[in-house]
Amino acid sequence: MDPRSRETPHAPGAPSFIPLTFARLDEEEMLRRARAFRLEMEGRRSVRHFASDPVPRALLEEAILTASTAPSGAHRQPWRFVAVSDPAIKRRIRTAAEEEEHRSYEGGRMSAEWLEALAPLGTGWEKPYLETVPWIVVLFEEVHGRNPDGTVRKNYYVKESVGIAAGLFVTAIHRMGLATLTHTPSPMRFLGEILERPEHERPFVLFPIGYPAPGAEVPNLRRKSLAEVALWREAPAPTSAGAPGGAPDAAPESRVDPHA
Ligand code: IYR
Repeated sequence: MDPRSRETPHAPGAPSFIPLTFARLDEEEMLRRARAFRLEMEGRRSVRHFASDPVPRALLEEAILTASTAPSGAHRQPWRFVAVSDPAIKRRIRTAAEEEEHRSYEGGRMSAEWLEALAPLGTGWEKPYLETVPWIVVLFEEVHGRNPDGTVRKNYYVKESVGIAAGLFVTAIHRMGLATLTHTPSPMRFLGEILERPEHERPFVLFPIGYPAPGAEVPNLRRKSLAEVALWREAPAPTSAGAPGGAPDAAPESRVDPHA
């Protein structure tokens, strides 16, 4: 970077830098935190049976702000969260979602292969939880923004950015002791109409949010092991002689991850 640009931080578009706040931890502490967080996330499940107990709006505000820390293309933060607790709007969303889902499940819009893939999840066109839950949050992607003069302001990597924000939102909801589901009643166009969003905001995913119903059940699923999802290409292990570099065919057992 041109060091002179640091001297004009207030010129439009010029970079403005501040020192990074970052504290290194010792490796033991890092591993302890990483494991504790992983175990916490292992307990996250997509929930489809909710209690109607109310949830304070302040909790949703925290989750939305956490989601909004997601990295995004050119830092455009191309997301909009619409949080609904109004029962009349929830009812309209349920009615419209079930209409679409009925066409998908019963009207031949989903292939036999797709229905077979979903069978273990026990899903169907009926979505009563859309009325039971205290909150529905609809996440919209902003296909583009608007400049103050009304002209189009481009966004970049919108799907990637909004996908990461959705992941952080799900994580925040789980971490605070609530349950949710990533629900995509397809096609989702009706959500923009019911929630009166402009054309350049497209529904990305819908999250019913609340406490699980007493006795709620979830499908008995297994998550992939580390070996199934990760590959490693590390430097060869040093030889017993301690020579740097090591043999190219060093014993693979020495690199097998104990958690695989
Ligand atoms: N949107 C439908 C169908 C559905 C699709 C997938 I892929 C899932 O993982 C789960 C459901 C529904 O919500 O039922």
